[in-house]
Order: sequence, then C-alpha cells, then structure tokens
Amino acid sequence: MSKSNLNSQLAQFVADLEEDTVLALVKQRLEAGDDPLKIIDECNEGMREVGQRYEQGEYFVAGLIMSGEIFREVVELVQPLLEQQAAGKSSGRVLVGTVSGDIHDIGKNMFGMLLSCHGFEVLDLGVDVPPDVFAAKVIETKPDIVGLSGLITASFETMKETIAALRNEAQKHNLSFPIIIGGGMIDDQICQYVGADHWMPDAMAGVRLCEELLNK
Ligand code: B12
Repeated sequence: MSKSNLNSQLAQFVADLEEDTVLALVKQRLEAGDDPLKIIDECNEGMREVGQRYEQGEYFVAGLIMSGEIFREVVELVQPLLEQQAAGKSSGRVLVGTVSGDIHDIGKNMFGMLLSCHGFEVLDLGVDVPPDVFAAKVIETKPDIVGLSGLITASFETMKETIAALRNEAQKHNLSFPIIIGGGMIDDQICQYVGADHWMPDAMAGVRLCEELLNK
C-alpha cells in the first residue's frame, strides 16, 4: 500500500478501501454528533487518493468500483442527518444529470441529495445523458436551473454540445435558466470552454449558488 499524506484517518481508510472500518468509523462519528458534511469531505479526499492510486497503476478498475460502493454506503448513512438539519422550504426546480459518455454519478447524486435537503425539487436524468434528451427535458419540465456533471476528460466535449443544445432550445422556446457545471476536473477554463454560466468545486457550494441565483 502506498504511503500518502491524507489529513484524516477516515480519508486514509477510504483510500485503502477498508469498507468495514470506514462504515464503523462513520457510524461512530455520527453518533458522537460530528458534522455529516465534514465526514463527506474527508471521504472525498480519500476518493481523490483512490483516483491517484489508479493513475499510478496501484489500483485497477475494481478499486474504483469498490471506492464508489464505499462512498455510496457512507452517503446512505449521512443522508438522514442532512435531511433533518435542512430547512424544508421549496425553493425551485433543478434539472441534473451526468453528460453523455460519462457514467460517474456519486458527485451528481450528492448534489441532488443536498439540493433536496435544502428544499429544491430535483429532476435527475441519470448518467450518460445525450444532449437531445437534456434539451427535450428542459422544454418538458421548465427548470429554474440546470446542473451538469462530468468527471472524465471526454465529458468536456459532450458538456459543450449539451450546453449548445440547451441554449438553442431555450432560445426557440423563450426560456431562460442558468447552467452550472461540476465534477472533479472542472475549473474556470473548462467552464469558459463549454459555455456554462457557473461552475462549483463541490456539491454544497453548488447548493449555495442555486440559492443565490434564485434569490436574485
Ligand atoms: C469511483 C470512480 C469510478 C466509478 C464510478 C462509480 C459511480 N457510480 O459514479 C467507476 C468504477 C464506474 C468508474 C469508471 C471509470 N473511471 Co472513474 N473514478 C472514480 C473516482 C475514484 C471517484 C469519483 C467520485 O465519485 N468521487 C467522489 C465524488 C463525491 O466526487 P465528484 O464526483 O468529483 O463530485 C464532487 C464535486 O466534483 C461536485 N460535483 C460533481 N458533479 C457536480 C455537478 C454540479 C452541477 C455541481 C455544482 C457540483 C458537482 O460535488 C461533489 C462533492 O462535493 C475518480 C477519482 C477522482 N479523483 O475523482 C475516478 C476517475 C474520475 N475515473 C477515471 C477513469 C479513467 C474511469 C474509467 C475510464 C476507467 C476505465 N478504464 O474504465 C471509467 C469511465 C467510465 C465512463 N465512461 O464514465 C479518471 C478520469 C481521468 C480522465 N482524465 O478522464 C479518474 C479521475 C481517476 C484517475 N485519476 O485516473 N470510476
């Protein structure tokens, strides 16, 4: 196992794919009243390390799958607490999905879950969603905001196509909605390249942005 400089024990266990230990520690910390978002952040750090170990050839796809499963189980444990903490007012409708060619959904699901916890109505199109499906769904559902997720390099091109299709359709039907994007490798440059209105580095920041956009 490679040595890594992870900031927390939990991140280390996630990185080492120690499923049982991760889940036991998360349960213990939740019982002790720890902040569920902090727990998620630490697991996120462990996931980034899994990605690096995969890049370095230490882990294979099975390792990625295992980490995804561990993260999903952690989210299941923290979700009820997040739901309890959040206010239940309805604040708008957000259409979310992972763009075509990309099947990563953990970050998108987390964004959707946190949005629901903060009173948003979430319409989730799933993963590998073609541009024309996104475009058809905005006409059908008229969301206040559209959120696209993409984690692999190839997603940037399909994000660009999706955003072009969305803008085209919006113009034809006189609709207006901000498009926000997120995913591990997204930054300012990619946001500009694909033509999105905003990008956010994490799901909670995305929820805050949605709140700000709708309060305007
Ligand atoms: C788990 C995982 C998988 C799982 C996914 C399971 C699932 N159900 O999602 C599986 C095994 C399926 C998988 C498959 C592959 N993966 Co993968 N995977 C990962 C890994 C380890 C973690 C991703 C993750 O879930 N992280 C945790 C979540 C919470 O983080 P996140 O998604 O970034 O989301 C956060 C923010 O970005 C943000 N966010 C996300 N979306 C959105 C959207 C909006 C609107 C907002 C506001 C915010 C937001 O909020 C989240 C929390 O704050 C990453 C490594 C990494 N560093 O990300 C590689 C990684 C993304 N995978 C990679 C690769 C290469 C692959 C494969 C091609 C491997 C293969 N040879 O088959 C396939 C791709 C298949 C495809 N076509 O999509 C590469 C991509 C490299 C690249 N440059 O393209 C990475 C970076 C690993 C690496 N370092 O090499 N993978």
